[in-house]
Amino acid sequence: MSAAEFLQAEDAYFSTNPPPKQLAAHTALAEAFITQHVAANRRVVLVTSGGTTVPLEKNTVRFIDNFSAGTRGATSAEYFLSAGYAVIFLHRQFSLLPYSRHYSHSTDCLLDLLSEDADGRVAVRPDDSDRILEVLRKYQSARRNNTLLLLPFVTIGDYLHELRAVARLMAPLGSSGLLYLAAAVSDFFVPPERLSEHKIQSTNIIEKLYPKDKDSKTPSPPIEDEETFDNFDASPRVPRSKRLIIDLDPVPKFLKTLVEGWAPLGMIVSFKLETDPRILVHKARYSLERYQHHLVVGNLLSTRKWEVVFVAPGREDQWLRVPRHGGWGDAEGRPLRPDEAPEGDPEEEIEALIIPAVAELHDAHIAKSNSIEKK
Ligand code: 9Z3
Repeated sequence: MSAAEFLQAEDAYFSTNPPPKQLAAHTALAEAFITQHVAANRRVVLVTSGGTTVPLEKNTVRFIDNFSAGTRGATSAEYFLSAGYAVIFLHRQFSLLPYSRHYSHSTDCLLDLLSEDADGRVAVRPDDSDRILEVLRKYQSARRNNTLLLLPFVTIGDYLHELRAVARLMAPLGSSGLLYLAAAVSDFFVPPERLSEHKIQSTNIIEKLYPKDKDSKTPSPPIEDEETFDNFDASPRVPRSKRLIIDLDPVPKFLKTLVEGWAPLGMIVSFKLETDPRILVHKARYSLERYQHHLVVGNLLSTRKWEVVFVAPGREDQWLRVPRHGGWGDAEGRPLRPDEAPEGDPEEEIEALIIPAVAELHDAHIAKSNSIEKK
């Protein structure tokens, strides 16, 4: 695809897929946030996190979703904050958030950590106090210094509009801007021209009872012909015309546009998710060559908390791994097979290894672009 064709595809997508209602408000918040931290000489990272939905109706009752709870993004954001970055956290609404992730959802429910004293006052149970205090201090520091900006999205369309807006705001930061794209982005969607306005019906009985005028209050004599279908008819032999067939278009790959147009000097890190270990590194390398960005972090669905691979231009692939029982043995240098995935969660978070390694590459990226500028 030529540069002109990319621009055309971008225009076509963004002019036909409506922006989220909060886009202008989010853009203003992000702009003020970036200005504040640039003035304080602080690096800014955009972290994307969680899954994007694909609505099947404009008035959305049903949508396609994916598995991501936003663990990678929320955990990474905490380590970026600890490393001194200001973080714009573009996340799926209600997915895990930095700090509160430790006590939300079903693991470590906050209520289980509280108790009532003799005077009816609520207190943290003494055994849990130290670990809560550690998280609380970091959370309060981020609040006090305004180093964490939370921007929620829901659909794939919202996500792409928000990503473009924030990436463009980061362009003036040059090489000190970092984009860390951990959100699980849908590859397929229903384009607006094929999106049903209202809830998709499992019966056309209304049209059959009120064939002339849907607003009429008096039903016509029902027409029960071959075209009538309702949801009592669910045998495997139902004709195709009575099934719901979802026809999805590919989501345009905007990583190229991001790299070339939206934030051309920033460092861009994307994630590649696969389930088949045999293709992970090839797909990561292919993505890097295709989009010409700076780092692809490859991970497998089943082992993503235990190991990731860094694929970057001009470097050997580098596996990062957190310790597991029995060590890594022969597995050194090759990804775990899905059936070798350890049970439960690792004791050490792999983001504790990922973020310092990304920050080091970011240092090198800045140094390289400074030396090019001087020449
Ligand atoms: C990832 O690969 C993330 O690491 C996970 C994190 C989604 C696996 P969890 O939320 O999972 O911690 O449970 N994200 C990126 C996957 C993706 O959609 N990549 C796209 C692509 O490769 C866009 S850059 O085309």
